Amino acid sequence: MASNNWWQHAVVYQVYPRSYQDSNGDGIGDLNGLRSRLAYIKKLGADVIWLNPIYESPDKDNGYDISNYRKINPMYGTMQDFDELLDEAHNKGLKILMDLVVNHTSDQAEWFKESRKSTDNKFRDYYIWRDPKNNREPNNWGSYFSGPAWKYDEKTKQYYLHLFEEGQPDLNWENPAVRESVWDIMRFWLDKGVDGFRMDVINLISKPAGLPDAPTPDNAVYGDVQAVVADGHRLNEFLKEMNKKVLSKYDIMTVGEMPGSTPEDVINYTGFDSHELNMVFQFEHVSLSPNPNKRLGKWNDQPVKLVELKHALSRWQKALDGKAWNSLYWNNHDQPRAVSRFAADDPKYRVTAAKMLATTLHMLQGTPYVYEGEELGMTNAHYKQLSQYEDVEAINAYKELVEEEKLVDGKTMLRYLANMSRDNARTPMQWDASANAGFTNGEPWFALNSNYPEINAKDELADPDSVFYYYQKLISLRHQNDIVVYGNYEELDPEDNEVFAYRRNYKGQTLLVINNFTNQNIERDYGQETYDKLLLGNYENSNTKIFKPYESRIYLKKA
Ligand code: TEU
Ligand code: CA
Repeated sequence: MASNNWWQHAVVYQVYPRSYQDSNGDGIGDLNGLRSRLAYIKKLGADVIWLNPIYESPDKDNGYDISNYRKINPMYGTMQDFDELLDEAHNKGLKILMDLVVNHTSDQAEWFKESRKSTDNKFRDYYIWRDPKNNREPNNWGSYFSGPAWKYDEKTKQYYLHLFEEGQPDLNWENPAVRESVWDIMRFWLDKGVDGFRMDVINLISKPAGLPDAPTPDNAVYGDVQAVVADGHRLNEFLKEMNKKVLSKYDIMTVGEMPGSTPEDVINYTGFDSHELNMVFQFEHVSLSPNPNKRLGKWNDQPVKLVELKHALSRWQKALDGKAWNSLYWNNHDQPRAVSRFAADDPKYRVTAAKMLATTLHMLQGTPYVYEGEELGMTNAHYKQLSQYEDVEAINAYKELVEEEKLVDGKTMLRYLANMSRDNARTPMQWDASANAGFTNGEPWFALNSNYPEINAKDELADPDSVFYYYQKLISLRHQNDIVVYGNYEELDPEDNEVFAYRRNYKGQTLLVINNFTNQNIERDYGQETYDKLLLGNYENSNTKIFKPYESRIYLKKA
């Protein structure tokens, strides 16, 4: 078992480049903007930056539709800007993780342009083309972004597969030439010196033989594609090949995004001796309280039950311990803001609640990921109108569920979007209280959250009690105490729906972590009085059996 890898000690900070810092007034965050903020990220204490896609792209899905894997999207800068960013990051001791999006490309990628020219084109088999079946799509698969997962192409009278937007055709991983081409792209970036990859929907690359129909929950029009595509029969083989031919030759970190994977699957792909990937983003704790009407999927406005959240996180902590490595996250560019979703963004509680969530996550076993603005306690956008949304997923979902299928009324759907839309995470970073929060001096590509005068980095950097400095302390606790990295996980009172408490044990030491998820005073006794030291908490002078609203405490018992 490998157990002393740098990525096990690391904390990752995720940057959504278009919303981070604009440097040239065009309203879009860019590489030079990010470069000017490296000192901020360093100050927080993060070790690694994960950059969302910055490659050339027609931007149908905010960069997840790549048309050239070896070019920087001009709106972010040039390859020289990238090289300078990488250099300066390395000089500051920060590593850079790239987003690798190779389940699909853009329909504007050269490979696809060639592929659609004729059925005997050299690149035809780079994608998944099928004849119509009874004058319709080849099977019943639905796209993640609404509608069918197939698009008819007049020119050659066949359909191509796109699990996401129609401008995102799926690559055919069965074709060895596709795999070799992907390995080449990876080598291109690794040879530049990048420190690893976050791999987009990497558990969807192996499609089932014969492409069978998918189940249709509640008589949905299209089948649930994830149920038949995730964790396909050749996934292990493809990942082993990737590891052998590419990953194993570099000292890097890899994290695979894997919607729908179970702990058993993940041990398979990331087990310490599996020779595949280092860790996985699993989705269980961010998929709780789906709509009871399965056809509405993730769209809901119900708060998550703490016992379910605890159960989901505990299950992964226990299952992977000693076998594989967790990645820990509340937020990313696809998820609503954690403080709004799992605690409270009411100004009365927001700061305390954001610290409480951070404590809960950062004291678990695994590599924590902090999404830009999370370290400030940034909140959901609370949009009231459809015209405020930008994301293709939200807009398509509204069209399909409200206008076409009439499964839900518009007002209700707007509540669902406000609760769950990915746009909540994508509003620009709130640097200060000046116009557009210091994000840009032009017209921002996407409106800022109106609360930036109250929530911004400048104020937090001037306030020792801010969410920012609390994250800094949590990160430094991890860097200074092996128990935070390696300790095992012991769940306490799984049925308690108010408090999330657990212990970590390592070489005779014990860490006790207690988090009040309610806005009430509550009394709990975990024997905290017998511990040697209160390492950190989010209230001053608090060391009793009473836990105040959203209070967190971390205790250490020495060996
Ligand atoms: O996301 C894949 C994924 O399954 C989800 O996060 C998805 O966007 C969401 O659950 C839909 O409800 C990845 C990227 O993170 C996302 O931004 C891309 O849109 C998607 O892949 C396609 O590349
Ligand atoms: Ca710019």
